[in-house]
Amino acid sequence: MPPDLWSLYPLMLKSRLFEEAIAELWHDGLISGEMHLGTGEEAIIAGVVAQLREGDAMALDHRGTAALLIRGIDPVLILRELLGHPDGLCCGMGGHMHLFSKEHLAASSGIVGAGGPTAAGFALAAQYLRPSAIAVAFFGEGAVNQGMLMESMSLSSMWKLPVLFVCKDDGWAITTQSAEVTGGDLNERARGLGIPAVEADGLDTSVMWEAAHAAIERARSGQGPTFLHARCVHLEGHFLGFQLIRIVRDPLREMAEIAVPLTKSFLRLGGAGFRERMAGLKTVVAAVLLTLRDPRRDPTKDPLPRARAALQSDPSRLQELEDQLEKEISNVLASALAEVPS
Ligand SMILES: Cc1ncc(C[n+]2csc(CCOP(=O)(O)OP(=O)(O)O)c2C)c(N)n1
Repeated sequence: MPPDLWSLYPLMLKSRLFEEAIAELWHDGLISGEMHLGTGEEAIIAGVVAQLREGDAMALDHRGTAALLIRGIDPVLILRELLGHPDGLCCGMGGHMHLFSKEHLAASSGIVGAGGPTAAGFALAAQYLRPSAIAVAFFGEGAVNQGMLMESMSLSSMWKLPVLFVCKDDGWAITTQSAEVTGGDLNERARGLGIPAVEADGLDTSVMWEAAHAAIERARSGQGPTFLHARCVHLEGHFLGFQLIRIVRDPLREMAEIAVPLTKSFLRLGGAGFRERMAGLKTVVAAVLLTLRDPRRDPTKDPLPRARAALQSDPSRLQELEDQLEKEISNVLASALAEVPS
């Protein structure tokens, strides 16, 4: 059975519209704290989550909102949670990094790499309680340098646990380029633990669906875990308001803001010597120049237009679908913002 873009694209678009609504609420100050969106990851999340069945579990990272939405969790409950209301998904106590649904066997964590042990635990339970059910762990490539993720991949391999380890690789861990702190090749690392590794284009949801399909079948039939490596781009950078993204979008304005404090600290009396200061300045300038060549400036790195282009053959059906989703998300927003009668 091939992937059906008419069912995957709506999941991606719904997730994008939902996260754009979240971004607006955050910019308006109605959601507080850091906000990590998954915009740019939709092809990966939709391609995998669309294939889960009842009894399957998900262990999510700090960008878990899209996966929960696509899994079918009530978006009003998610939004109420992010707004900090007691009637939110986790009583308003978790926020976007600690979302749980017992009913959907889904748990997220802001602790990088924690999805590994959680998914392995879900999968071990499935071996006893829900034969042929599987667990999925979603994490960034930064998490692959966390011991607990490596340990859970190793045990999953030895115990043939039904897990799909999905690495959403955007190349960055906050402001650190992962390539600079990661030894060897991630796929080879997984293979070294006895886990087959599959490279898939994280910008193409059909490709992701196919890769996930084979890995899920393998897990359901008792053959053990698969490591799925998919590259993507985080369109908003690490979190909303991320300074490197602000530089990408408006370099002149942002550089002007940075230039004054940078010059002041460079000229300050006392402290580090000239050479050390020059080296620091060079590092900052190199980071900014790198950002100006950032893939986040490249519109072809957005998975949504790519999926949409494949559906242009039926423009009226596409338009109807998009109108309907926009209406749906604006209704969700209205319900989430409505005061609940006490
Ligand atoms: C154990 C742990 N160490 C450090 C952090 C701080 N931290 C939050 S997100 C992040 C970067 C994670 O990068 P990656 O796993 O690639 O995910 P991405 O944010 O790129 O999606 C770090 C280091 C944390 N939350 N948990």
